[in-house]
Parts: sequence; structure tokens; C-alpha cells
Amino acid sequence: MPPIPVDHQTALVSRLMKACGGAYSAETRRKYFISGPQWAAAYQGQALFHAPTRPPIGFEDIIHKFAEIGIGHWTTHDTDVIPTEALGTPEQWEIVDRIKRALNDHGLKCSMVTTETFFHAVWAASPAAEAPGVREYAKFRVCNTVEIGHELGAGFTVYWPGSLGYYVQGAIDETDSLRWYADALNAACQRDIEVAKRKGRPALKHCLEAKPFEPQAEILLPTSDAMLAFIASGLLTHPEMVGLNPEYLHELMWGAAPRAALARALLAKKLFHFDINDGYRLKHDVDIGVGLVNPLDWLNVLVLLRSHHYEGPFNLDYKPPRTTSHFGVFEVSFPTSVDRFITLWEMAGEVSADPIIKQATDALRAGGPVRSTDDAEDLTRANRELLTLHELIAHRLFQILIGQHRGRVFFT
Ligand code: 3MF
Ligand code: MG
Ligand code: MG
Repeated sequence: MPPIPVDHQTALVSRLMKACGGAYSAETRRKYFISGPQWAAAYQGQALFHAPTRPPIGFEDIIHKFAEIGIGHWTTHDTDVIPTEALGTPEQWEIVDRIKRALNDHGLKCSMVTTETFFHAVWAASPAAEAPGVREYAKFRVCNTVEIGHELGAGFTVYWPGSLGYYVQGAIDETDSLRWYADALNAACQRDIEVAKRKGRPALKHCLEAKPFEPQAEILLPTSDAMLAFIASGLLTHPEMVGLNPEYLHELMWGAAPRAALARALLAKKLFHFDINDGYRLKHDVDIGVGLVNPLDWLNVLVLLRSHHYEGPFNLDYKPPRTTSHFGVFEVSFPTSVDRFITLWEMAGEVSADPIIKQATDALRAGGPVRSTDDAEDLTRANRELLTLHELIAHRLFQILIGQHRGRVFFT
């Protein structure tokens, strides 16, 4: 193939996207509770060793693009849209008005707001630093986010504590830091109760998001399970208002089975919100688009969520790769992430309805005939052949993933 002229390249990408087929209409996409983060669309590809590869883009353009794609909800950090120095000032409210207008003009809703407590230098020693002034500032920031959330009509607020941890050992007392972090959450819940009452709105759902490492070396609340223990620790004045925003990749990063982590959150009735993406076990937080690395695991995750009636929000917390252009972010990256999610969600419905999986599962639950539940040998014999069904079910899931259950064949 001869070199592709630069001014022909976007047309080539669009033509191949069309040739892929299988895209859902914007109307179909809007039926799912999927949200697009401001920060994901605005991510310029920068990192410690990476210069940006894409130009900046503001919320007006992103909201417009999300509307065209059919992403019905928008989420943001306070400082994704408001400069740090403008927080809490009249300028903040002017920006919030502009956001409201953009959302209204394009028929989007703001579903979630979150406080950035990791990027600015003020958080170097975490939002629960020893210095009381920093902690007061953290309270101001989370309370201000609650106010913005109510103004934008959000139902959720998320907390990723980010720098709540340390690089060097022994310099902080972890129990103090955790108490101080709880103080900020308590202030946010208290403010929420007041604002909700004043505005006649329901209170927000406050969702904790764990990540096992990054940006600090050691993290005080590294997993969703640690967050559950923190919620139940007695430090929170309103534990009933606080739940989880697990992120798929954050659980993989520490080597967990994300589905098992979600199951524990479901049992605790704390699965409030879910960041969806993909990546690799025990590696960096690469935030790859949902389903590109672990589609079979993703299918299984969605089977679990569907069978427990979790229907969203599904927040597209991924990062378009540096190799994707500014054009590609909205032509390929977002629409294909949404479409893979929808496809996997619908496939999860097929799994639940599949007669082979159903019969196998029912048989496993019926078990074999036993003479005595005190007799290990007898129990083993009674179930010996049935247990092969575990592997048969896994094979059937693979078939559903690749369409063989609908007759897709490779050799005839
Ligand atoms: C970091 C994250 C964050 C959180 C966000 C909370 C930048 O790894 O996942 O995204 O999701 O701060 O909403
Ligand atoms: Mg991540
Ligand atoms: Mg996240």
C-alpha cells in the first residue's frame, strides 16, 4: 500500500469504522445508564514519561460530542471544569451555569460529580494531612462539590482519595489519617443533608473508590473491601449514605477477581456506582476501554450484575490510548467503548436465558442423591460426575462470547 496522505486518514478511519458494522444508534445507546467522564474525553495522553498527544478540549465540545454519540450522562471532577482558584467564587457559579446550558442544549444529564483530591500540590500529604488547614480545605472542597452536584442535578458523588497514603514509612500515623479522612466525608454528608433539604432533592449517594497503588507508594484504603471496612468502622456519622464506586481495573491491579469484589459489595448493599474499563493484572492503571483485554471476564461480571439487578451507572472511566487522535476519540474510542459494553450487557442476558447453562446450574444445585451428609466418601461419589459441569459451563460461556451458540462455525 502506498503512504496514506494525511488529509485522507480521517476518511479511512471513518470508512473502516463503518465497515466494522454492529454500531448501535445514539437512541439505543441512551437507553443504558452509561456516563462519560469529562476527564476521560479531555485526557491528552500525558503521563510521567509521556508528552500529550492530543489538544485540550472543553466541556461544551465534549457534551456536544457525547450527545451525538448517545452517551446520556456526563460526570466531572470539580477542577476538570473550574480552575482551582475559582472554586467557591462567583466565577464557579458562572461556569456551572454554562455547564447547565450545555447539558440542556444537548439533552444530557449530569449524573455524578467528584472532588479532585490528588492532583494539586496542596494534596502532597493527602487530603487528610497533619496540617489542620489542609484538612479544613479538604472539607471545603468536598462540601463545595456537593453544592455543585445538587445544582447540576447529580445523584452521585464519588471520592477517590488518591494521595491518601505515603511514600516513606513511619512518618504518619495511619489511624489519625483515616479519622481525618472520615471527618471530611462526614462534613460532605452533613452538607448534603442540608442542601438536599433546602432544595427539596434527594440526598446524593456518596461513593468511595479504592485503588491499590498509585499515586502514592502505600495507600491507606487500597481495595473495595478496605472501603467496606472503613464504612463499617464507626468513623462515619452517616454510613448509610456512603457506598462504593468500584473500578474494574483497580481491583485487577491488586490481583483480585473483580467479579468477586463486586459480589462482596452487592452482599453489603453498597454497590452504588461502577467505573468500567479494562487492563492487566498487577500492572499500572492503564485504563483501557471496556472489554478490550478481558472480554470473557467482563461478560461474567455483567451476568452477576444483571442477576442482582444492578443497572448502572456505568461510568466510562478509561483513557483513550495515546495512539488515538483527537478525531479518533469521538469517532472510534467512545462509540466503540459504549458499543462493547452494550453488546456484553445483552450477551449477559443471553447467558442468563441459556437453556444449557440453566440446566447445568440447576443440576449442580440439585446435587446427587446422598445417603448421609456425615459421609464424605458418599458425598464425593454423589457429585463426582456433576462437577464436570463447571467446565462445561465455562465452555458454554466462551461459545456465547464468540457467537457459537447462535450457529457461528469455522469448519463445515
Ligand atoms: C483514578 C481514577 C479516578 C477516579 C475519579 C473519581 C481519574 O485511577 O479512577 O479518575 O475514578 O477521581 O471519580
Ligand atoms: Mg483506573
Ligand atoms: Mg475510576
